[in-house]
Amino acid sequence: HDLTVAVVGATGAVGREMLKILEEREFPATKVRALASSRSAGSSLPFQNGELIVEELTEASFADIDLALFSAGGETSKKFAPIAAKAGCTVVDNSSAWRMDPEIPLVVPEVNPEALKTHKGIIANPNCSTIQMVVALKPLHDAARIKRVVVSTYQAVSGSGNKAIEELRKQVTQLFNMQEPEAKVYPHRIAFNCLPHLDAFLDNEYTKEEMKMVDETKKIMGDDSIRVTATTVRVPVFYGHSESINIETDLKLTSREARALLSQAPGVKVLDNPAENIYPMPINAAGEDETFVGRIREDESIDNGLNVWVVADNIRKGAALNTVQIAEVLIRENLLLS
Ligand code: A2P
Ligand code: 11C
Repeated sequence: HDLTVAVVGATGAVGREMLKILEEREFPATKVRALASSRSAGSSLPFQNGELIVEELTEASFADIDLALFSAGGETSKKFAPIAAKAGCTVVDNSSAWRMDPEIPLVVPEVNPEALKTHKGIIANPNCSTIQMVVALKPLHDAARIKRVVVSTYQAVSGSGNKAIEELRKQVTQLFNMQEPEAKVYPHRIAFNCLPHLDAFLDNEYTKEEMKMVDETKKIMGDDSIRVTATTVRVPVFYGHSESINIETDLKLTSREARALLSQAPGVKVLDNPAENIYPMPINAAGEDETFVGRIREDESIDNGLNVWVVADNIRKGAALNTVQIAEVLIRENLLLS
């Protein structure tokens, strides 16, 4: 039957990618609508062979919409996702607003698709750095039970949206023209720099981004016993988050066994041939759908440990693609509200 799909935040870095992915995957929608704030209402976005006219998001928007993919920030989701669900529109939300709500499923289709069965209208899409990590952890956890994870990230500026992409571009130009670079999005210059600071600092001295990786991982893997500690770092890369992950398991896994498990895991592509200088890098992951894993090796400092290097396109698998994949499962399993 007819299916109207809306992208809320369609003009943003993630929203534009959502439209692209709906088109690429021939998503089974009869109609696609683009919603954003009054600032961009009336502007147009390319879609299929034509364009979509951006409409202003209002409380009345959802009457004729069956499925809404939200990526317009936490405040917009907090306010409008319940309004949409009440109108019978199923919401897949890419913000952090609902992720840790015990009533709301937090889903990566390769890891916990079964969690979708209990949704009540809103489904949360995890944080980008969490998604690519759990895609790689899941097959190792199933085989050897992960006890502890120590992760450090190298995250692209596109994670902070269009303004940050523009800021890095501008700062690089300013530096090459001997001008003083301006920092607006981040507290310091990001060009040719690294900031061990993503999102706000919390009382426990971690950042919000770090605690998202800790809390969301446990919820998605359905296992509170996994201990996770994270250091998240912004680097001057446009697209693609990288992660150095140290994993301690209950049972021993050799690097060969880990490579074999990861090679067969859904959504994963192993790129691991040091002799040929082959390992995942953001320049190759950008624009791709897979989570790339390489540098797989045993941690020689403990009995049962592994080190892996994981890279994915943070705007695709980390956001827009995972959201669309959740929507595809909802449709396939007949789980939409209406
Ligand atoms: P707009 O372009 O009208 O400001 P990014 O993450 O790249 O900064 O994008 C944020 C997205 O969220 C944009 O599409 C933006 O629309 C949208 N957005 C921000 N605030 C609101 C709001 N109050 N209502 C609807 N859309 C919003
Ligand atoms: C970043 N992970 O890379 C952040 C962006 O919780 O959805 C996503 C924030 C979130 O900057």
